[in-house]
Amino acid sequence: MEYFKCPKIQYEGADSKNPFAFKHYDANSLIGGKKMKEHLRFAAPYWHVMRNALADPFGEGTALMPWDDGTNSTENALNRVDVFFEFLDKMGIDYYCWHDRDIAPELNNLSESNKALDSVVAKLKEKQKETGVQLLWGTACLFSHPRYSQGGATTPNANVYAYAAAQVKKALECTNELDGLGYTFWGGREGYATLLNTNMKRELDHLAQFLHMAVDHAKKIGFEGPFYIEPKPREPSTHQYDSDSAACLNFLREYNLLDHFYLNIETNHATLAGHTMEHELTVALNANRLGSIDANQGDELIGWDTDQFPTDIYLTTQVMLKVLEMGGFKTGGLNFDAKRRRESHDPIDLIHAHIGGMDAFARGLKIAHAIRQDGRLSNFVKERYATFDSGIGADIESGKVDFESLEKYALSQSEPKIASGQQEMLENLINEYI
Ligand code: XUL
Ligand code: CO
Repeated sequence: MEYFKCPKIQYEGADSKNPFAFKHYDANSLIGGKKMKEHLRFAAPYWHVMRNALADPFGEGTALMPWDDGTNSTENALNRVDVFFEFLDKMGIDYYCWHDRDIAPELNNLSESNKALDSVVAKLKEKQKETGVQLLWGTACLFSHPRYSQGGATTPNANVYAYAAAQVKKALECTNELDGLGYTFWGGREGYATLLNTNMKRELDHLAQFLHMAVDHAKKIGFEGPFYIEPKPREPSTHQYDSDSAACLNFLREYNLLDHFYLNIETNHATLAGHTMEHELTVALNANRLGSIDANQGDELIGWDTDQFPTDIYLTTQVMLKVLEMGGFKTGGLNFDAKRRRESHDPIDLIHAHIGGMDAFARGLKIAHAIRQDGRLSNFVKERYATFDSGIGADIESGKVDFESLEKYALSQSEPKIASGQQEMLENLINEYI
């Protein structure tokens, strides 16, 4: 049965008017000696592609899913796997990501749910083998079920904590079984609704202990991929502990976890934190902890996580400048944690949405590469700090100075002359390429 009524999406070039073709993403073409698909490492999220009914806070789901029989059964879950792989094949997407509860149903108790998971994982494994598709990362859903309403690893209830640990243990084992390249923690409920009822210190200690147990278990089962933390400031909680890149890095350092964790940065989460994506990526990169990216974008007028497909070329350019600066992804990739608008209810809209996101990132890649080749931008930044390359500046950077020697130097000099920051000139330079 074919559910996505379109041919396999191919590259036709910028002049093509075919809505079922890439205009910019040419998987095997080389940019700076490396294939586009290796630079971009696109991944599809199981939760949005297969499970998002497109409900919003004011209305039920609209998405048409002719493959889905509407039951919470393992059989239905197994059927979805074929549809998902049809989708990946049509799109030419090589990686995917899941939550345990996206791929398999939560049943009457933990052991039944685990059994369902095992059957679906066995089928996913077959499909991966058949197609060469790889699991970019797995994760456990510790935010949907009512038991997690007050947190998973930060719950005030020890029995819930144990349940959450059991669920992560299983999800990690399934990720390992599928040769997953990484494992993600996004703590939607790992925060608080009000500090009136919250012992923040105790919750953070519990969370750190939870993550240490995950690291220990990974060692035990031979899972080598990195762990990722995905920052987000709020929604659904009022405050989420892993609120932004800086907060995550501080938490990981404080609790001695930094060796095992990288960050998975999502654009719409950066925006909710009051930062740009560029800022969040830069903070992670400076700590050598940029691991993977959830590629989406928010809406300028709506104040929540709208998870839209990335279409903004300025944004994709900024993202790819950072990815190239870091020397490319290692285990990570660009996971489209994005959903269609509620009005776009046809299965075919999933195809259009991903074509748009992939082309937008292909353009971002080409533009970022050209800007780096041109060199004017990086030269400008280098020049801007030139006073630190010799003389007193070099003494400062090598730690040879103290306040007394700097005072002596300042007293011997006339008023410093500073150069213009030239923001507008640099914005023009970027637009030359966009
Ligand atoms: C929620 C979100 C999650 C994570 C995985 O905002 O981004 O889907 O990516 O749990
Ligand atoms: Co995400």
